[in-house]
Amino acid sequence: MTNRRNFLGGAGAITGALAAASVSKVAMAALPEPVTQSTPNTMPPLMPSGGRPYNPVVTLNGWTLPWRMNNGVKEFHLVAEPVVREMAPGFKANLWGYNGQSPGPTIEVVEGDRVRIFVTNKLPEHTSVHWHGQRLPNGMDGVSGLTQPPIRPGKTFVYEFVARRPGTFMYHPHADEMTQMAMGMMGFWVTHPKAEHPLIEKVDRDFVFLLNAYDVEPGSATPKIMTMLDFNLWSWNSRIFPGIDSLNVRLNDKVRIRIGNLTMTNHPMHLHGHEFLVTGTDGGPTPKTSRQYEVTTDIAVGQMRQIEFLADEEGDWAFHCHKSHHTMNAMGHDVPTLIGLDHKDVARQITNLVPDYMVMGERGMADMGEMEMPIPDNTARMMTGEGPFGSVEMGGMFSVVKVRRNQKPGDYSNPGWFKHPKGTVAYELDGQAPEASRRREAGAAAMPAQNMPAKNIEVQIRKPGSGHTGH
Ligand SMILES: [Cu+2]
Repeated sequence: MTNRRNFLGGAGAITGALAAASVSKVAMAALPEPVTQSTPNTMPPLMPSGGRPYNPVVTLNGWTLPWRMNNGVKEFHLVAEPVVREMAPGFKANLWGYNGQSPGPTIEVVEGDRVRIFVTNKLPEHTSVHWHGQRLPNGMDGVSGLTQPPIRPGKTFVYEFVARRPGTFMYHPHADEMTQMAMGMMGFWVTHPKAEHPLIEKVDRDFVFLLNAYDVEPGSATPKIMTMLDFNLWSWNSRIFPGIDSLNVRLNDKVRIRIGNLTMTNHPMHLHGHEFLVTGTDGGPTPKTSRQYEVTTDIAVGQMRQIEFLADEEGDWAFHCHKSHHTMNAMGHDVPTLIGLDHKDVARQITNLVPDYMVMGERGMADMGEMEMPIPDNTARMMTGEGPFGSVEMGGMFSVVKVRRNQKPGDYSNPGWFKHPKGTVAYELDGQAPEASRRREAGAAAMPAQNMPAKNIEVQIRKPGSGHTGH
């Protein structure tokens, strides 16, 4: 890890405050030095350097924030600041985040830990941090104006609370949220159980990532912050496929994936080749009686979910949001459906006027993935995931769970594409295909159709001033 430093003692104790408070000059001298990360690569798990032991998580295309122990308190230092995030190779976005990246680093603690988080604001406007899902003193909840004054630019605030319950959490600003979350300010938080927990299994791999979304116009690099629903970049941890790393596991590993949704719509997350259990929700581990095997689970806005499965099928298994528009990049929505249209004549006429005019979409949109179109600089290509058999025709919220027999325990590196055993890949038929059965009837109805005579419906209009009140 770049710039990762060890925190070594020497800091004066800061007494536990009852509410998030501004730090005095004297205390500033004792601030933990902020650790920043310059690459968007998936960093290896950060083994705990002290305190109660736990099995650390791996943040997809992200990292875990180191902490220092100060008189029994785990101290972290978050710096809210503008960052340049490489969202996919060749495509960088001007975002806001924490400690050099968007999303910010994952914070990992153990149930019962007393945690002190210094938040320094290097943004051009005020901010705050809300610890989404945590039990904490009200004054530590991070709602600007409601539970604390905003953290002005240049100022540092201190949050301090005990991580009371184990589970999956997030953090994000609760000040000018629309702007700050549209710009990428968010992070993941995991509280590990302090002892064996009847509802929390031990797993071999524990992955985390946030669902987020941006609206960046082709050729530009800064998200539009007023967008409500029509985002064009659907991302995991501010990365879009093929920029999202694969989740690499060993055959028969027990795998946990924790996902938080900080977009403005729901995402049905779908795993191929395996069934999983939803073992945790916003409130922590789920009761065993509530668990059922699924291959898709919907994650609503503001929710956290953790899924678990036994990776007992070798291969490269797609893992993605099942909304098909969310596995596309740089989508424009004002495109008419042209499938089946023959518009050669129109195209010929337009080409006389505009020599570079290109017809898109008359055979579907798959051609877009293969076409080497000139696009503006710094633009996420529409679909470019390239697999061993050609274009995957996927982008956005898509990755691959790679299950391998000889992936070493603790090895998270990419093993490359799966080598399918002979005779186990769908193949092209040699020769004539047998006649396919086709249903030729127009369709049937459970009940005979009836022609309803049009009825005259009298519309009652209440005129203003007719004595009706109460609106
Ligand atoms: Cu989605």
